[in-house]
Amino acid sequence: MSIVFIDLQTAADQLGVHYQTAYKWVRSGQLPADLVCNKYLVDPAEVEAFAVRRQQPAVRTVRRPRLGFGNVSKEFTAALIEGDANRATSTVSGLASDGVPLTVVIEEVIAPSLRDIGTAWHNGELSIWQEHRGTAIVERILGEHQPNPRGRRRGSVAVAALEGDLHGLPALMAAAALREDNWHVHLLGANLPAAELMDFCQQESPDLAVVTVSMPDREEHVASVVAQVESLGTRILVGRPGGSLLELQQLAKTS
Ligand code: B12
Repeated sequence: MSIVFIDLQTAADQLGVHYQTAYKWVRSGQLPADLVCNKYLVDPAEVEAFAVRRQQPAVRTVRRPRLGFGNVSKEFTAALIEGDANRATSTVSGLASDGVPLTVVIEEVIAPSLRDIGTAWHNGELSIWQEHRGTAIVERILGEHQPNPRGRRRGSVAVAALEGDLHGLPALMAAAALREDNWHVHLLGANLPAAELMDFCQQESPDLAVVTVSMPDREEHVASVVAQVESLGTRILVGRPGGSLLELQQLAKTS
């Protein structure tokens, strides 16, 4: 059976990129193509294989900081407690410029730090305003470091914490991890009424919904929301305290 080659514009359309991007891939040898009468022709099987390769996560070796993530997290905690936004910001920017993915920075530095701050507040070692000020710094840092990776999005996802739960940070962290893994994220924030999540799912038909839960007394409500969202045919995942963002990325990809 003979192969019906397609032109480069068609290949670019199939890959969801501009012609120039596909052209660059051909020139760099990443996408095999033949130049026939001044026109690039591509085997559709090569386009398909290329699309699959692009979906696979690049193997990245994470350079661990010289001091180790544990010590960096302690440093970060101290900066948050002292309200030193510049020091906290430059810790994260430094890791980012060393090539550490934001998801890893959150898992290894920011989340442990917030857990320590929560424990210290619980034990009466920190005041509420110190915790609030540290939280505000983290919100600002995550806002400034939102990932915007190249390439086609895996799908769309709604992320929220449900009504009665004011902990918006885990949702913000989930949003960052999913964005970094090439999802189109609709962050719906904290304290979101269940009816609004349902409304969103009906109107926007996301491929996935993620809700984060920080308070154990919300579990019953969350279970009922999960059932309602699933009844619409929308897949839903629940993030709980101590849950891993790398696991979220894996679960989100598993259909
Ligand atoms: C900041 C904070 C607040 C802020 C939140 C602000 C904001 N914008 O988020 C404010 C001041 C509003 C707040 C309020 C309260 N808080 Co509070 N808070 C915290 C604190 C210090 C950090 C929260 C946070 O961001 N955690 C994020 C990370 C670090 O935690 P995580 O829960 O493990 O989340 C991970 C997973 O969810 C994962 N993930 C996300 N999505 C998904 C999805 C999947 C599928 C997977 C696998 C994983 C995943 O990502 C996250 C990072 O890895 C925690 C301490 C702590 N241990 O978390 C207390 C904490 C959660 N709060 C607590 C309490 C008690 C309260 C209040 C009741 C206090 C009060 N008396 O008013 C209120 C409750 C308000 C309400 N109705 O919700 C307790 C809860 C104890 C409990 N188990 O019941 C904690 C644990 C503090 C403590 N040690 O006692 N809080």
